[in-house]
Amino acid sequence: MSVDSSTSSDASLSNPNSPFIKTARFMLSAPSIKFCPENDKPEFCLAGRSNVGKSSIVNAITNRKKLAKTSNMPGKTREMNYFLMNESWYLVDLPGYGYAKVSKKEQERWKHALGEYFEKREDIRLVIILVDIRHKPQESDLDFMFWLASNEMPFACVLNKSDKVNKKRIAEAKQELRNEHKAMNVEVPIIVTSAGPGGDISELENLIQSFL
Ligand SMILES: Nc1nc2c(ncn2[C@@H]2O[C@H](COP(=O)(O)OP(=O)(O)OP(=O)(O)O)[C@@H](O)[C@H]2O)c(=O)[nH]1
Ligand SMILES: [Mg+2]
Repeated sequence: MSVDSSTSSDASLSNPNSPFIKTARFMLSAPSIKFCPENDKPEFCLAGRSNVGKSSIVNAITNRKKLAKTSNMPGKTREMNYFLMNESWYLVDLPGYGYAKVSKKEQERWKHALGEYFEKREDIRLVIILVDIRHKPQESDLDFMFWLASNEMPFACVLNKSDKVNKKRIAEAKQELRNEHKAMNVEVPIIVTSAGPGGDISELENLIQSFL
């Protein structure tokens, strides 16, 4: 389980520092679709390559340091981790895709679990794809975006780790993504975050709120 168990049992921890998230609690870790909760609440899922900052976003949005476990070693999150926000919607921290150092067998298991997840979860309100702002979107990102677009799934792109680049690169990275979306014939929100200490995730909070 890739979650801080000391916080996972909190019934609903109040969070006075976040005007958006009043309560947040870890629900469960699902190794495959059959362990996911009932399709009874809207869910927002965090997807993207390993190490891009998906679990860090969970912590930043809930203003908790260790609600989700993060690591500078890619491949940390290996299951679908459900967090219940404001007792009304799920934020789902997914395993990263495109990480070569995990065994072939494990990669195949993730691929299968993620494929089933995106096909069978009925209440996905928005797929939030994180991309490292320092790099061009990789083939695995583009394949995934194309698949979502072809299946008419709502998604948004989040350029994370913005604290590591200058304004010029921010504009450039946004344009790169816009060009890719244009080629796919879709218009997709593109926002910028920093999930590190003292970072800014306000654009993501606003985006989620607009989909709730
Ligand atoms: N500077 C900076 N570091 C970040 C940011 N977001 C995440 N990190 C760091 O990047 C590393 C990976 O973050 P995680 O949140 O574990 O990444 P992940 O996408 O969940 O990775 P997997 O679970 O392996 O798929 C950690 O060392 C984080 O502290 C950010 O916005 N800025
Ligand atoms: Mg993770």
